[in-house]
Amino acid sequence: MKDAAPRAIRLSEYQNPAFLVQDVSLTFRLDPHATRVFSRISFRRNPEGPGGPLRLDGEGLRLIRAAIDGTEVQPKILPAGLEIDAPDAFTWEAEVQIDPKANTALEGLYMSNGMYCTQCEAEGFRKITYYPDRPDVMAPFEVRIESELPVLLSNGDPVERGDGYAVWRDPWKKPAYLFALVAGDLVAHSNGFTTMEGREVALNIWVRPGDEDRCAYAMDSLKRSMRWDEDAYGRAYDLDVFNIVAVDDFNMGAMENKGLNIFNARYVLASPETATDADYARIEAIVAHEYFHNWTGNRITCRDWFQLCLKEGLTVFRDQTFSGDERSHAVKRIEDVQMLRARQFREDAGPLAHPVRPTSYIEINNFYTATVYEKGAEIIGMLRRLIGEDAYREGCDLYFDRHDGQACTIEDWLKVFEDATGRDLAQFARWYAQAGTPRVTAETRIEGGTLILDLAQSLPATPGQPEKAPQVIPLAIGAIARDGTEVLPTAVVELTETAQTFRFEVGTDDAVASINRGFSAPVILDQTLSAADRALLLAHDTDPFNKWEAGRALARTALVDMIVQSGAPDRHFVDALGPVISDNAQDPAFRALALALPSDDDLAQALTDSNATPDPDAIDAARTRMQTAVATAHEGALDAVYDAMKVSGPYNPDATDAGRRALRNAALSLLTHVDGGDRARAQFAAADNMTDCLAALSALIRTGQAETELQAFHDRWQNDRLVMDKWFALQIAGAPGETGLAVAQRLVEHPAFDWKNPNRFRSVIGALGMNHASFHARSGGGYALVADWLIRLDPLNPQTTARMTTLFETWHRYDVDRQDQAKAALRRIQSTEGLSRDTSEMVSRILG
Ligand code: 0A1
Ligand code: ZN
Repeated sequence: MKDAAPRAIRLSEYQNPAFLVQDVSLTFRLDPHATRVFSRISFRRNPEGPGGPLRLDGEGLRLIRAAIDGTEVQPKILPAGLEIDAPDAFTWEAEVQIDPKANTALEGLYMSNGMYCTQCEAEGFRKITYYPDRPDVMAPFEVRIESELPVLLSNGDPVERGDGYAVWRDPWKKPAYLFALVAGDLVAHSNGFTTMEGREVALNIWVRPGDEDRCAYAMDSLKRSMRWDEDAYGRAYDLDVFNIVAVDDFNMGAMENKGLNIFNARYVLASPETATDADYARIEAIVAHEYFHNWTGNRITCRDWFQLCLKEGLTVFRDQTFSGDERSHAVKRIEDVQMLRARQFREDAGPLAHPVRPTSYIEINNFYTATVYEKGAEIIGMLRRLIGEDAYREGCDLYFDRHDGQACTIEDWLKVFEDATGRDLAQFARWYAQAGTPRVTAETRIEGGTLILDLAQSLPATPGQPEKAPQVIPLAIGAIARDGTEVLPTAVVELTETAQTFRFEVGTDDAVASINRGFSAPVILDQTLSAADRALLLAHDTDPFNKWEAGRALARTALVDMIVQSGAPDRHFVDALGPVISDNAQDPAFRALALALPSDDDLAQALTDSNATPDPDAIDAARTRMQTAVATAHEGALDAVYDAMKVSGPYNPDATDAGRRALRNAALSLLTHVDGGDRARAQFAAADNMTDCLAALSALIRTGQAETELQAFHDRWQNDRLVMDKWFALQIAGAPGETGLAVAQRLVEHPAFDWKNPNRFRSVIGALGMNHASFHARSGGGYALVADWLIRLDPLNPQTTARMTTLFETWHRYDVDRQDQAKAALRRIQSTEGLSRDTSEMVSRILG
């Protein structure tokens, strides 16, 4: 609930903990409404701490009893904890009572479908018992769980199992945010793994009975992740058991609790009939991400929450590299950059822009952002490019050697690379401190066979940061001659000043520079290239990312021209797609990506960048017209690809088959603009896997003629929560023009709209936000509906509510009427009585 005056926490005010914890022993007597938690904690005063009394965090706890060294004490109860004078070394005991069943915020100990589970990151442990709930206090934990439920799990290895109880011990020191407990009627999908050190590890994925046959892919992903971390980083698993639990009600994707990862069920469960290729890829990535945290996050954690990117940026970078190794680096890079632009560039361009390492926050849960995660990962990628792969590995080895068992800062992270390479990383560190997406202007000319590259960088002002200093920007450069041959293989330049000139011998006067290959730096590149130059790169660039990027730029320019000048679809662009459709030498997955047009939100940003006001209807109409033009011009070729890419044999989620389905379905999506939906209807009827089924359904939804199929889908899947999430989301997010608003208005009345479940809430309210034309409908009805539901959800689940306010973060892009309506919706949320600190902070920042 709302604090009287929520206080900002500042990095500059960091203080060491006053007391350190040597050992923790917890007993849970589970009960839905009256769980008792008994804690026994040995504390000692930190010689490097500030002194003063013992202060423990605690929220929503009923204190039954407290004792110091066996003597009962009466601590002073504060609004968010307690305080008591204490000796330099002592044992603290407490008994508290909590109500997991009433915990709708899904933070701390809560119940989901009859099972108990926990979520403690960032500050949930204080809702379980009194504790110094901060990541730099690390301790081994022993946990006894008392309950009649058949499966009782906690961190570490099992110690004892008896009638109605289980005891677990985690020998590794950890902060409280990595604590976890699960109790329920669960079944395991089990397997095993032998580490490179010879440890036999029992692997279990715990799910509700009936779901055990949907765990094979997550298990396979886990085993591949374990091997990969050994090969790529020399890191082995360090307990005898690794447990994963799938939970239906979860605010985020998953959580890396030591030895007991807890997952949103949608990132564990998959079968060909219920999950798409994209679901399989996400499961693989998230399983890997959580597993990789065992070293980057758990063995070495963060000193304070400002350092969140220390574990998250690095772990995202690791999971991206893993997925690239397992699938295709080219395709993975394009997908990652698409996501980065859609979420992080968007964040950086608006009122929520913040540095990768923020310097102040009111509610830390609001800083699990694309900037911390995805831009944080980009920084690691740049670091590796700047120092080289061998030095990167050497620095990582040093990091693990030097800091194992510690809670660290970004300075500690950068120092290992300075020590490993002798390179000064002071300027590089600005990537962590300065918000905003750098703009790099590139002017190129060729004189006497020399390519001359004039580069300039600038960083826009962002909230609280009016002035910026130049950063180190590694740019991978190449060049392609007019005849299509590469005349400059990839070389990396380091742009360190505001403006710099670089020269390369290319041996011809007619070549086109290919800049920021592989998206070597997360910047916006301003490079004036003609449509013919871009078409040359699309046809011949040897760098797959820039090849795709050239097509994307052509599409964006063509669509912006159509929107601004009401022109016809550009023939150059339409023609340039011919070879993309038909060139069988190219990876189908790549061709599918190259065939997709920029999203509506992308185009809205592109229009904003060119000082135009985006009109959502015009954007939607232009995309449809362009798709129709492409389909009309290439109908024969698309039809041939549609047939040729058909996958035969049993469903396999691997990259090869998934790539073929992606290209086939990209063709289907275009063909549906010219065939009246015949192919899509046939595909929907025949589909034996969710990828093909959903692609067909989505193509039909775009035509506004999907009623029969939506009903059939509903009837078949109404008892499957994860599939029904798709049913809700697809028809709202994919509806043409503004029609998604009416669909959402209808579906909030649907009996299966279980709005207290975060996945379902996101699949309805979030999906409306994803439908650009509908959310920004001129009537203001989209903004109003989302605001109504955020106001309703906030008292129950502030964290999910606060995250979803970001749907409004682009309000400043639009015309005055829309701005007024969006602001009115935001003010209505802001003025809600008792609004949570989470949502209140977000709305104030968005309003600016
Ligand atoms: N650390 C997890 C994500 C996570 C973050 C915050 C949460 O609650 C506020 C929950 C989960 C990860 O990176 O996967
Ligand atoms: Zn993470």
